[in-house]
Amino acid sequence: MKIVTVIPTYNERENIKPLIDKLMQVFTFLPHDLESLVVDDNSPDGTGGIVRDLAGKNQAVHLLSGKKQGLGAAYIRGFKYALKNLNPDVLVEMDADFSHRPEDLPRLLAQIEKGADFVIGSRYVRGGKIPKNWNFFRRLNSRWGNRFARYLAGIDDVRDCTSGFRAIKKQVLEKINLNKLKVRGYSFQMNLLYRAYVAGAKIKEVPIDFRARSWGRTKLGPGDIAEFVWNSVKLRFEKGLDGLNKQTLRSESLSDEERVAPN
Ligand SMILES: Nc1nc2c(ncn2[C@@H]2O[C@H](COP(=O)(O)OP(=O)(O)OP(=O)(O)O)[C@@H](O)[C@H]2O)c(=O)[nH]1
Ligand SMILES: [Mg+2]
Repeated sequence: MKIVTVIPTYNERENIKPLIDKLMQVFTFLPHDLESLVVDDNSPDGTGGIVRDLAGKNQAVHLLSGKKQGLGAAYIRGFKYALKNLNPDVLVEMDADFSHRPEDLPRLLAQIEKGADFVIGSRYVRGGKIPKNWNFFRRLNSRWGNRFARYLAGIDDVRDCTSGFRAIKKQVLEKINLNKLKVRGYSFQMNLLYRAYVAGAKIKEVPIDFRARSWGRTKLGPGDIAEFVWNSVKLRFEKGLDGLNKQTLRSESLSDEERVAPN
């Protein structure tokens, strides 16, 4: 399979080259082709320049630059570009800050090979981990944010709706109207998952060891939380309008045993 990792960056100068190198190293042991597309929003710290240099030396590295419009807009731009120009079988979402370990990616891809369409690297299934040094507020925000979103959107059976580590078959993204997902922060992840669910994608979660970023600063703030809450409410409404109900959604989802892949 041809795998394209779509990596959004904003001020990830110290992380991006080591990440791309590590991905290439991991893929030397896999029967897949890897290309990496970095979607950089003209980072003031020069991340784009570093990627441009890498892309000049390595045809499997690509840079897509643009103005800063948030994480969701960056992913939409990246997905559209990759689908049009890079001929992927599978697109991978991952952060640039090593929170998502390249070493975990083969287990996500293994589930695609077993027939899943949309695989989530999940912090909240058995075996999944969040950083030990996350403070109380961050834990609360992440865990209860997920519960809240699951409840409102009716995606009861997916434990980690906001994870940004995913492997997605290109057919799923081709079915979704990406322009409809225009949201800024991590509610993009929720929206994309919801659309994939409604489009009938076979969704699977595998446990990951989510690490705290070791270099750089977080870009997501209180505005993203507000957007997330508002967005979850909107999804609930929309589902009503679509005539979907929880039963329909549940029937496509997985049992607990199916959801958790062996380590
Ligand atoms: N292109 C682009 N990338 C972004 C933007 N905001 C965040 N990112 C990238 O998206 C990924 C996730 O953002 P983070 O800042 O790590 O968010 P987080 O993981 O919730 O916060 P941390 O605890 O700091 O890791 C990183 O690779 C960021 O560089 C943006 O507006 N545009
Ligand atoms: Mg991060």
